[in-house]
Amino acid sequence: MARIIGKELPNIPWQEPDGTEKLPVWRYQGNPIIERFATRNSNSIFNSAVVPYEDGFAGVFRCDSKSISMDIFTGFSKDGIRWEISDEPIVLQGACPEVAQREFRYDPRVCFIEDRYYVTWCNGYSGYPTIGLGYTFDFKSFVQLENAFLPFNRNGVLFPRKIQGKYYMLSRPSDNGHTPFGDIFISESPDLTYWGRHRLVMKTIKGDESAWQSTKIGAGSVPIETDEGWLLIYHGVINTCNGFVYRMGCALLDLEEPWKVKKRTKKYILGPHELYECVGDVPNVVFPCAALTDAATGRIAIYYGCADTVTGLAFTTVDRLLAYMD
Ligand code: BMA
Repeated sequence: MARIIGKELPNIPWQEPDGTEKLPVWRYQGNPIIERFATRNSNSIFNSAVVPYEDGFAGVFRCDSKSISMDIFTGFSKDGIRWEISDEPIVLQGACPEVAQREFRYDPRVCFIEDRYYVTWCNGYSGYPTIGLGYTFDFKSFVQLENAFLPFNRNGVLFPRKIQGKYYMLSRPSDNGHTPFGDIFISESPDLTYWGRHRLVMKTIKGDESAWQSTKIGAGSVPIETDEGWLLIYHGVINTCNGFVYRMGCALLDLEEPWKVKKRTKKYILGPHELYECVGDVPNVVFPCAALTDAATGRIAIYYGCADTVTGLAFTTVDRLLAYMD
């Protein structure tokens, strides 16, 4: 039995599997949990991040508007399933005016470190995507820091604690379009401003050994600390004659040297099979951005974007994921 190192979360949203599941991850039966028109102006709400907060949950949500501008919005929930999402985007304060100038913001992740909730997102800077970074204590006021990296970069995901005194962030260097390549890298920082000692963590797998992750991969949820290593849930992409297909996999990274991969799934753990994952603004996408965990039971609840349109919830356990890795 692997052990999650972290807090207990007795109110984690949860549904037992019904016994017919063919994959280690099973869906919430009420999916999608957030509809595309859940806020006044939204065209779609997906690729979003949630954390335990006070006696319930809070999150940062990607809502694309009906003019298709991409921005990030707060949301609150008592049970992690029914969400109240703000009609107005997050206002970020504190950054130097050049960095603060909003162009586009999407695919947020939220990571609690020490005393506050850090938010990372894909941030438009001078027309280029890079990793935006900010923090909040209360999901009401947000402070923006310097962008973490040079463009072009996406899928910036922080580790939830310092490792040997340093902050770590995963990311996926990319291009200015719908990137047809991409591997996961890690960077180190003493202060969340200056990032360096960049290392490769893992690459796509070419050929037919694990073709679902042959075009690009990107970190998904904040890595989950276990006694066997950091459990990372990520997305993998294959290019088909009908475009990209996004699936979910997981890997186990070394606790002290997290650029070392101990195990990784050859088979995907969830793929776009349900109608709301196969049909939407971008078909055939499941895109994980957050996971809640309960250290007492090993339960994991994954929040993921479905077809770039709605938000889904799925469940697994640390033991199922570890047993599924090669
Ligand atoms: C990626 C990102 C994600 C999106 C995915 C599928 O490049 O833009 O936000 O979910 O493509 O369209």
